[in-house]
Amino acid sequence: MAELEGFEFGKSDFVLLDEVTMEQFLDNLKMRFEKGRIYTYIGEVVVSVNPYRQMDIYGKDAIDAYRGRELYENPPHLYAVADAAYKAMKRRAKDTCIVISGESGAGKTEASKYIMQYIAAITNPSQRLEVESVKNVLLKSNCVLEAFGNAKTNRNDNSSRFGKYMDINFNFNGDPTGGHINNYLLEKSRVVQQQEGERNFHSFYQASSDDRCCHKAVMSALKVIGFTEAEINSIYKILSTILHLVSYSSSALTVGGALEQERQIFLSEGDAVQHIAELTSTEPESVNKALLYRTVATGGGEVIEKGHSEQEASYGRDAFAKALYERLFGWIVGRINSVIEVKDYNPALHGKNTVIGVLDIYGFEIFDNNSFEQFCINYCNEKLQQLFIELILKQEQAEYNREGITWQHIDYFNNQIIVDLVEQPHKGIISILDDACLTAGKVTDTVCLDSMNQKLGQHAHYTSRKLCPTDKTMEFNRHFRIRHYAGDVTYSVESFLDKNKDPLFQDFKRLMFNSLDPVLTEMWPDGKLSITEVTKRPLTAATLFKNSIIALVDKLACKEPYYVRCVKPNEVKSPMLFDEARCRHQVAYLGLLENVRVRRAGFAYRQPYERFLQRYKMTCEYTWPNHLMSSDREAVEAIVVQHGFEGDVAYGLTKLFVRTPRSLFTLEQERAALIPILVLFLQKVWRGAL
Ligand code: AOV
Ligand code: MG
Repeated sequence: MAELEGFEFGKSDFVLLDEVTMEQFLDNLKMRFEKGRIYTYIGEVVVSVNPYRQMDIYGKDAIDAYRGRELYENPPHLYAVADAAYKAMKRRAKDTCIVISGESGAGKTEASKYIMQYIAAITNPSQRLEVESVKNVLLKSNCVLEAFGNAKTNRNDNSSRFGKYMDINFNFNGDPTGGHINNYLLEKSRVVQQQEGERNFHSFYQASSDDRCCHKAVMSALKVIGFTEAEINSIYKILSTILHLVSYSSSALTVGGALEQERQIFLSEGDAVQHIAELTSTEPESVNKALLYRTVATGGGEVIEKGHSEQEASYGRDAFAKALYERLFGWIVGRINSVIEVKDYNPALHGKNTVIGVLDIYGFEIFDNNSFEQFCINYCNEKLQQLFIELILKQEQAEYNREGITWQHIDYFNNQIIVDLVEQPHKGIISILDDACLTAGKVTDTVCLDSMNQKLGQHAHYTSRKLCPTDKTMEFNRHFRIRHYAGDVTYSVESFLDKNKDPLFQDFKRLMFNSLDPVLTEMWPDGKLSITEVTKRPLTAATLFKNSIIALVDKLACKEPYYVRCVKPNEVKSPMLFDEARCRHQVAYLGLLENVRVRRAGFAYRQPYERFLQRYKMTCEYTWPNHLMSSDREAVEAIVVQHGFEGDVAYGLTKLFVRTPRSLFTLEQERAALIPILVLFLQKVWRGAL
């Protein structure tokens, strides 16, 4: 529990609410937000409200105030949680992780940056060079990944369009020795198409003249990380290639008319092809060929070249542009990983290597038009919510068991049913999509929707217009809706199959593999295969994503978790407005009330005997300044008895559990009243007046 700041800022820990009701929760959250207190605890969970303004609560002085302190010693802060995760990792050699969740624009990415900065600031006090360089790369990687993986959306000007999980490795001294970044499903469709009011990835504007200042920062970060001049050159050439491809989507290839004529236009106009060839160190003829033909193996094993229809050509080009960007991004992440990867670590020599993981992933989103990408992003948020439920319940239960205290069950809304709706083998949406993708012949999005309607019609969290003909907010043959834990989302099934299958003609892969630019060759190793060697059907995008998210959840589940739950106060990015309805909705779906209830299930507060004694011994004549009892536990009992709240506590093996916050208030108030008297007393002692 946080140190009591006094009630003028509201309650610093929601477990201290008089009653756990939505009204009280919101009142407290609002009051704190309005008074500039953006962080509040639920036990060890931080609830954060996006302030939408620069706050004077970060930086060196604040870091010093939180370094090595206990949670309750300072006002709630991300730093305190970062410190708790770090301490647990260092003291108990435990792998820990910090999971940051909340909807799009709630402040996850900013929080993850403050946490990283804190960890960087408190480690390596002896300033060893190799540790400093690891820290530097870890910090700089943020700038690069944001430039290439973030974009302006209608919900957030700097929205993460990929999921990021970063492991930081520590040696026995608690200094960072390296790290590893996992990235999840980049929203590559943005490269060729954006919703109205949105932008492409930041990197494209930085390469042009729109964003020179960010461009400088990214360049400098790339250099610090260790990208060579040649590599940086290749990166920007790939960006230009994509721009050429995309801008030609509406001219050369879609001029209309006979295909032969188009090919001629493309060849004679030549500009795009010429530029692309130059930028990718390939031959213009090969570029042209890859854009307009595909190589196919016939049943008899014969290899022929087949001209694209107009539609196929423009489809192929878009897929190529998207794949170029996706591979570029993956390559950048891989390159950063190769620099920060822990090398030559010998546990016998250096002690156990421990890890803190930081997860910052795209938040739950609802747009006017929701497609395959939103489906994946929202599924991922379902999984994380499920993990939160499991871990928070599990942790509490384990703690009570360990301490020998009876546990009282609290009901949660369990979203496992929605997770199953999406991922269950043979029955779930992903499985139905995959079946449709694997079926030979023309299965359209609409046919796939029919199949979903048939198989999922009975599911409480699934509906579509066909199943609910009166619901005019959905269209026939186009929409389905999932009742997510965080709200209803209507998805347009259009291009679901395509995005799931995610095909790319082998010709593009071969073109890139054969480039004279070694960076491109490295990015496209599968271009080595000839058409007759490509036989295996690759896994679909949704299945790949599902597998990676399941692996992520497994990774998180075996670490000691710390949680930051971010709340977005309003839809208009205002630092003043606390939109009660929006906040109420988030508090509800994040399960924050239940979190408080679980935390208070029986006992709102627990503290190791030793620490409890340190803090409150001045309030009891038998324990001040030192006790003569045989154990700290007995001394704590003396304090409890003196204040008359024996009925309000339980004694665990190592900790005291306090049932209602009121007892603690009494102690805190008494302590606060005693401190000035004690200070006076001590001053007199020092001056020799006593
Ligand atoms: P997100 O990561 O949760 O959204 P961000 O961390 O990008 O959200 O926050 C959105 C914007 O809110 C930032 O660009 C800042 O302008 C502002 N903001 C957030 N936290 C703070 C803070 N602590 N202090 C000052 N301003 C803040 V998404 O990636 O869209 O799910 O996908
Ligand atoms: Mg983000």
